[in-house]
Amino acid sequence: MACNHSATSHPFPGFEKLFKVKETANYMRQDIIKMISEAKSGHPGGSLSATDIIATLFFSDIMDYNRDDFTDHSKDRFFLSKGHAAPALYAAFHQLGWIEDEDLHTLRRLGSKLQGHPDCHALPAVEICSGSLGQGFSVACGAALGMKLDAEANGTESPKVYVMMGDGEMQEGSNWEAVMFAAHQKLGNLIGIIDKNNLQIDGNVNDVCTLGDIDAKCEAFGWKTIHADGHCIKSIYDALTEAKAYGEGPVMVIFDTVKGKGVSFMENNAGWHGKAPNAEQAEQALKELEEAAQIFKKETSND
Ligand SMILES: Cc1ncc(C[n+]2csc(CCOP(=O)(O)OP(=O)(O)O)c2C)c(N)n1
Ligand SMILES: [Mg+2]
Repeated sequence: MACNHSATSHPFPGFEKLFKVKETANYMRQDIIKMISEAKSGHPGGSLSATDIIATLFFSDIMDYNRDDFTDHSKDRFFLSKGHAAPALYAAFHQLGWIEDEDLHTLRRLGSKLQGHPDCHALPAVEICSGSLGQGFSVACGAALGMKLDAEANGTESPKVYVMMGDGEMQEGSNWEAVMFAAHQKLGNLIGIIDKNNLQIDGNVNDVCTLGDIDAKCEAFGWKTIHADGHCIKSIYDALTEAKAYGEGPVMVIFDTVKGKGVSFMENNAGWHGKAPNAEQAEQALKELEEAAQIFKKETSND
């Protein structure tokens, strides 16, 4: 997957804003490593594959949400169905100032806001308690239907509901009931996102139980599909922009991603699905991320 949108060679309108998203995604990755390493437990692989997508949702103009009040769920909403990627969500909340620096030291602690899997009771910025795979998608469908009915009754346009699943998670049968339901209800305010990193807890998705042609399957169920590079911010932005403009029914955006993206020894390695880096590994990971940030800063500086 080559991203053709480097700052120097292929600038595009609005690129400064999107490069800010890339920078933020780098800070999020650093937080993810620090949190999981300190907790000595957690899921780095699927957090790092989801980071660029979550950063683009929250830090470009894709989602229209209330940055000043994280208890306000009346505007665009994001449901993390693959709840084990909670550190990526918390890292976004940290960048928004919705959680404090000190909170980052409490991942997976008893009574903490930052439970190992998102807990909307512990942290109201979270839309749904997720982690048991195959549930968040259906809940997001219900939220989208409710918001659609409200909007129709009020003669307004419904806000959007975004929901992210893992590719391994799509093996859960309940998701296919949700796919069928959303198409039947013509949920034009629903945007599904699949983080297609080709790995799950115990290896390759294709070896465990292949999804086959996931795009064709979603289309066969009546969804519009869009396929894009999940680590190129411009591609993510364009795909989500197209998805949110559609409106006639649900859209599934399938993003090709790399599990463990941004940390060389974690990339494409299922062994890093649910394992914390030790102090030495965390140091190495942070060094790589800081170097990436420096290269990127040089690329985008005007000097
Ligand atoms: C119902 C259920 N079964 C099993 C698990 C254990 N589990 C946690 S993550 C995971 C693999 C998920 O793979 P994928 O959706 O591809 O996640 P990603 O690659 O994005 O980390 C499994 C089996 C779970 N959380 N919920
Ligand atoms: Mg996966």
